[in-house]
Amino acid sequence: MLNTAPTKAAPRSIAFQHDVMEGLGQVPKRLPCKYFYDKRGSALFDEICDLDEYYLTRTEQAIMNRYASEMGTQIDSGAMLVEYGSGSSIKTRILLDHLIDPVAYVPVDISHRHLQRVAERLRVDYPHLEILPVTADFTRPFSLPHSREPATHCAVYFPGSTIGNFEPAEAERLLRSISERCGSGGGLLIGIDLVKDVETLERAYNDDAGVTAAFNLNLLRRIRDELDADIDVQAFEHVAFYNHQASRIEIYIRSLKQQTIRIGETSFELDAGELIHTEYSHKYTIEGFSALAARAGLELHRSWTDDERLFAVLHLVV
Ligand code: AVJ
Repeated sequence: MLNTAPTKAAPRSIAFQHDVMEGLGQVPKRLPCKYFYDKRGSALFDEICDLDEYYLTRTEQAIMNRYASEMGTQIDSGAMLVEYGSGSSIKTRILLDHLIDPVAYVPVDISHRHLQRVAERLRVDYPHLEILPVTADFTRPFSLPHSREPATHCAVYFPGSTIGNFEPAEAERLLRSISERCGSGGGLLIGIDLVKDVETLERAYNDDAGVTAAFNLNLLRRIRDELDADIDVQAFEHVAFYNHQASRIEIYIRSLKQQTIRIGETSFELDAGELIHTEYSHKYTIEGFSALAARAGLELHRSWTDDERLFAVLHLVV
């Protein structure tokens, strides 16, 4: 039958296939990091967050524990709290405990099933708060749901240094779309990873247990399984290093031999040692990030960091 509405899952897997084919066709080859987060990838990321080497999550969590009551009072009552890339919503709980009369919590994430499970647990733990999960790729336009009690403005929560995944021009575009979404009285609470010594940075992305490697290489397994591709996942390895000039960790998948990836009718040739780029993780100073945000219409209002200044949480207002 013609003109049948596609199922809910179809457009997402079509986008995945499209982006993979396009990325592998480029020189140099690349794969978008947003596709790390299938069920296994999300579980591996949660494991990364518990690693000794990965200081980011526990440091941000400590900042939240210490300052959440102060943060809560910066966010005006009547806000719809919208979280970009909510994952397991662990840090959000601390914030939710300190918000003044929020109208709803809207976790936005690309991983549909993980999001549904997390939302169910939140409904149990926060019975008086409306939980309205949205499955979406927040880099593309998406609309917010209507809450029972109308919101006067939006408070966007964007923790985890996820903004670091975007190149500065993309980050600026995303921040602008957030500032436009917030409305007057609204704002953005964002976590950023700070510039620091190379050893600490590189260790965080090359852990001894190899969890980050498994997380990175899971992208190839996902392509193999979901796109029915012919890929020898064993013949690749994880690579991560700090690029000083660009202030970012760069993550790649390296081909260990000359080989071919086949997806349907299309073949992609790889040389021995060839790199497929999978992720950037930009590191900022508070001043540098504030300047970027200012270009997107957001003004620094407050910032909180840990004693070692490893990580920062910034409140920016429209
Ligand atoms: C989820 C984007 C914050 O950049 O540190 C962790 C993802 N990649 N280890 C990061 C990641 C490899 C992470 N972010």
